[in-house]
Amino acid sequence: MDFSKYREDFPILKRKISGNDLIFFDNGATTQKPNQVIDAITDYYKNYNSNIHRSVYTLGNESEKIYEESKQLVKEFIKASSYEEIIYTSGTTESLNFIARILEQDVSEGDEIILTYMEHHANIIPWQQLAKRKNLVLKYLELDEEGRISIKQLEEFITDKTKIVSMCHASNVLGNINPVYKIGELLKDKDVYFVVDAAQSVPHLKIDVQKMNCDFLAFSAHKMCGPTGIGVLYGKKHLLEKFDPVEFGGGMIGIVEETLATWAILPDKFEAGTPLLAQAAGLGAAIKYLDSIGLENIEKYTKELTEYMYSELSKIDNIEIYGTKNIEDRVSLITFNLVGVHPHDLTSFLDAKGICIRAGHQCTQPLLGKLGTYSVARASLYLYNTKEEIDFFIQTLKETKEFFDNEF
Ligand code: 7TS
Repeated sequence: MDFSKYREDFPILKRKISGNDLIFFDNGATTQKPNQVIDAITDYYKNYNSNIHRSVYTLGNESEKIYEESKQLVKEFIKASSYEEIIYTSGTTESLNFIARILEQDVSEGDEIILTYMEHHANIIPWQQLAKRKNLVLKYLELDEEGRISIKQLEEFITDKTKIVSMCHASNVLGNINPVYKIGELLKDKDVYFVVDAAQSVPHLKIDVQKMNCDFLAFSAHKMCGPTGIGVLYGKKHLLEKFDPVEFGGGMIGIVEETLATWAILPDKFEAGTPLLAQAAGLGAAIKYLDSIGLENIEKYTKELTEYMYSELSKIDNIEIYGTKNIEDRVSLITFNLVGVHPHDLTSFLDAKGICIRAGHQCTQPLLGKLGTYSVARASLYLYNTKEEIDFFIQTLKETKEFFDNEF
């Protein structure tokens, strides 16, 4: 399949940085936006802008239809069983914070939460804060030398005090894909909430929340060609029905009296205030765009690129590459360190050639502690990247290394 034609859809790829073509290898942080998404947002503001739920006029009804269509697309995209299970938030971070506050309603002192050492801070701190408020215990699953968790250790960790298991589907540093479908199966008969942070997997892997048997799932639109400012909180319907909302205001109520209020039905119950209207139009367009190419095709193409980049990086002397060596078990990102070159220096050298990669702790300080470092470099790929870009990146990397090897 020829992916080069899709580059035309992304206007930003025509940009020059310091006279060089832009090479965007920071897709794990956020992806670029195709015209289809940019146009959907502009079209919404130009032709449909109006608040929903409370507008009894044509424009408001049209706006509401766009919002509902967007949710329908999300429902199908992750194979949820009903539209009512899709809540819009500002992103993965807000979704995970919401989930922690929702589950606060069903935990008591001494209960245990199981996380892994590869979590993004967004899937650590909300649980730490919950643990502090409710006197809960946090347990972290260890990683092996390739950054893999062990289902056996998870089984050993689970006690009758375990209340929540929360983990990423794919790590934003290691790239490792966790066996969440197997874990969902394992937790099926247990009285444990299973929470999945799908921020890094949704852009790459087909998700089936029913097969995964997760109770909650979180992701952001901006990492899958959609706009910033919108993300998804998926929750099983019976749970969203059971728990009280965690944010309050307009749009989420049934009846309000001076001293009490009742809640709207799902999904409005969890969406206080004016919904994310233009963002929803953009997210809907992003899903249509990815569907038009086919997520399996994107995965196949980006995997080929990742395999190529991995093998080229491996040929460089004194390079440390983190995560699993098995490309099949990775999403398309590679995190590494060149011995003797600080990731920030490397990033600046690459930037001078128009190449964007990420350097630093990647919001995973506990993981970096385990890896024995405090800063790493990460190149992450998506559907518009090319083999030629990787060649240029590798060449620039080698030149940078040579410069530092000679300098010090
Ligand atoms: N979880 C994972 C696994 C992530 O990779 C990220 C963002 C988040 C949660 C938070 O997502 P947000 O959209 O709410 O910010 N990861 C990164 C990254 O790796 N570089 O920049 C953001």
